[in-house]
Order: sequence, then C-alpha cells, then structure tokens
Amino acid sequence: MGVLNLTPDSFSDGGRFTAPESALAQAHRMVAEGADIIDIGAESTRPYGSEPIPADEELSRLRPVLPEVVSLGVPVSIDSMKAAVVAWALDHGAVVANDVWGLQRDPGMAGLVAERQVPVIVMHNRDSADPAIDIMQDIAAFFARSLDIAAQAGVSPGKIVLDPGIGFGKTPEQSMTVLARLEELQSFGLPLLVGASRKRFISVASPSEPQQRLGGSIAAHLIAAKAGARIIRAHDVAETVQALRVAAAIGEQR
Ligand code: HH2
Repeated sequence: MGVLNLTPDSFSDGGRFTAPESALAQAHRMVAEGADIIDIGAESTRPYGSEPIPADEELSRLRPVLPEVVSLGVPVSIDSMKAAVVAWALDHGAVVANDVWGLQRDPGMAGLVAERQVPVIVMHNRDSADPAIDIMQDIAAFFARSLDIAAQAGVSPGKIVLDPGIGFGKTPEQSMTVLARLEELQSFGLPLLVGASRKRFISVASPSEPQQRLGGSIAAHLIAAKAGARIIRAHDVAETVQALRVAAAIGEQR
C-alpha cells in the first residue's frame, strides 16, 4: 500500500504533494513501483503539530486528486476518520475505508462501511500513550470493541483488516513491542496491515530525521511480513517492494 498524503503538515512528507499535479505524479510513480493499493489521506494524523481540519477542507484537498488516482486503475483506499469524507470518496471510486480510529470515533462509520459493503481497515489508536499498560492487551481489547461495533452495524467479518497502529497512542518502545509480538494478533483470524514507514520509534533505535528512516522502515516491514502482515503501508514503494520480494524469494528456498 503506497501512501499519498495531500496534506501540508504530514510528519514525513507534509507539503510535498499538495499540488494536484505532484500528487498524481506520485500516485503514478508508486503504481509503477509496484503498489497494489494507493492510500489517500487529506488530514494529518500525527500526534503533535497537526491541525484537525473540517470535512469541507479535507474534501477540497481530495476533490482534484482522488478521482484522477482512481482512473489509474489501482484500488484506492481513503484514509479518513470522518464518515462524510469516506462516503464522498467511495462515491468517487475509492474501494477501501481506512479508519485510524477503528470504527470508534465517528458513529456513522460502521453503518457506512456496512451499507457500502467495502473492506475496512480497523486501526488501533489511543488519545495518548501510557507506558504503564500492556500494549498487546490494550490492542486486543480495542479490536474486540471494534469488531463488536462492526457486527452490530452489519459489517461482514470478511471485509475487516486489522492494523495495530504503529506510532499511534504508543511509546516508541510499545511500537517495537507490537512489531516483536505481531503474531499474537493472528488469533483474530483476520488479515493484518502494518504501517511503520518513517515513524518515530525508528529514531529511538537509530537517531534520524523522518526522511532518513528508509532502512529502519524496511527492517520493521520485513519483520511484520514475516509475522504474517498481509498489507504493508509505506511511503518508499520501490525499495519496500524489492525488500519484500527478496525476503519472500529467500523464504521459498527453505
Ligand atoms: N499511519 C499514518 C496514517 N494513516 N493508516 C493506517 N491504517 N495505518 C497506519 O499506520 C497509518 C495510517 C501516519 O503516517 P502518514 O500518513 O505518513 O502521516 P500523517 O498522518 O502525518 O499524514
């Protein structure tokens, strides 16, 4: 899954793809590099320094870009926590809903994805990190709540992808714990998505600015794939695809 941020303030690529032409060129490039899904976001979710924006603003960023990306022919997912924005994106060709609040923030989200019968990414999140909690237990309890909400709204379990939300409401150490223990989340019997790309935990193990975290991102993504993650969300598509393909090819020689 290639990341396309139409935002001025995303933590690693804010402002790079706010012009529709550069966004479209980036989408094109990620498809050529091997992305199977393009995830479009128009509101930054970074914990510090991002501005919450109204749905109108999010839509005005998406309007000139999303339908054009859809026309490239690759499945598009919409990264938004607002049901109104997801509804608009689905109307304009997006085919996956990516909710960084796991159906637990906007009360209209579960009903929407049930009605449209689209796959939904249910991501774990918390308002703030708490180093004292057992993060794996917290994630499991959160997923159980999300699955309950989904079931009550009539979302088919076959449409749900779970994502532990690397870097969201977690200390860097907890993000690493999640990657180290990802296999435990297989017990839900649902496909897993992991997005570690350029995130801050990398700089704890290896001090670096977001743009310099490609090696760390790849290390984390290979570990996630080995533990069974089926979808990897990344900014640097060519390098990530190559790393995953080589790791898979080596795996086949066992
Ligand atoms: N991470 C980010 C945004 N959306 N969605 C899912 N499902 N999983 C993730 O790990 C995830 C996500 C944060 O990365 P980015 O989009 O680059 O940053 P920003 O939120 O600042 O735009």
